[in-house]
Amino acid sequence: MGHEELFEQLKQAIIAQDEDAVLAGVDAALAAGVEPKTIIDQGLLPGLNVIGEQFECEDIFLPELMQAALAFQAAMAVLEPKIKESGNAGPKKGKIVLGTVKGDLHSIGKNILKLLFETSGFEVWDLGIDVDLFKFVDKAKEVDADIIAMSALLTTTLVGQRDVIEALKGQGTRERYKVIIGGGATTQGWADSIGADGWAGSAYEAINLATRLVS
Ligand code: B12
Repeated sequence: MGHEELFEQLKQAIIAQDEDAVLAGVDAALAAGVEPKTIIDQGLLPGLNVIGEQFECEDIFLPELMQAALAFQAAMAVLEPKIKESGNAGPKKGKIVLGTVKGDLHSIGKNILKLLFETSGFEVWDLGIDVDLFKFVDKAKEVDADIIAMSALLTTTLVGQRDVIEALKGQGTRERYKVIIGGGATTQGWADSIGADGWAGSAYEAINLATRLVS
């Protein structure tokens, strides 16, 4: 089977919320020599995007959305160790405090970022999801972070990113850190409007952005 066909099968397996088919597709793609990062980008994420559209149009509902997310995470459990193996063991590039903002429980994008930040040589403190603004500020201070990275997927939780920047200003420590933001609900325009140091629309751009900011 060609790679394109394998990617299409994976995409359809995510759309069908079929964890067994997703795992079989991942195995087949690995056996065919496809890079784990390419499997995520070309197979799994396109499927998740369709799921998002179907949810928005009310073709599917929360249980199906959750099932698709679980199938995606099962695939990540297989791919993560393989991506880590190929990671950068050299000197650390910088320290990143990462999390999804208050009220927001989306973790998939954040977890991909964590994995790729680590494999490209950053030290990461992952605060998880639903992270209170002071947790970002306190952890950044505690570990003397270079970068604070915040994810937001909901239009209602975006403000959490602005709140962290305002809290840093309030404490007089805004200049100590580079603040970068991302996640489905964000745009470059939003990043500019809240005075963030950078925005990226994909994990790969995020790695380039972070590398640029610390060099
Ligand atoms: C999976 C999913 C879920 C899963 C999440 C599981 C999990 N553990 O993460 C579950 C089922 C729990 C869920 C719940 C909900 N969801 Co939801 N979900 C999605 C879905 C389908 C995919 C999100 C995702 O993981 N995408 C893949 C990742 C890789 O993309 P990403 O997060 O954007 O991250 C990439 C980039 O943005 C970037 N990036 C991300 N973060 C950062 C940070 C920095 C610093 C940088 C530089 C870059 C960066 O790099 C990442 C990797 O490439 C989206 C639709 C979509 N297409 O986004 C809806 C979506 C985000 N959900 C939505 C909604 C409405 C909800 C619920 C409110 C539903 C409900 N009625 O309960 C709840 C909210 C719960 C909460 N309080 O958070 C809406 C949001 C609408 C809006 N604009 O506000 C969306 C857009 C669906 C839709 N079209 O309606 N959801």
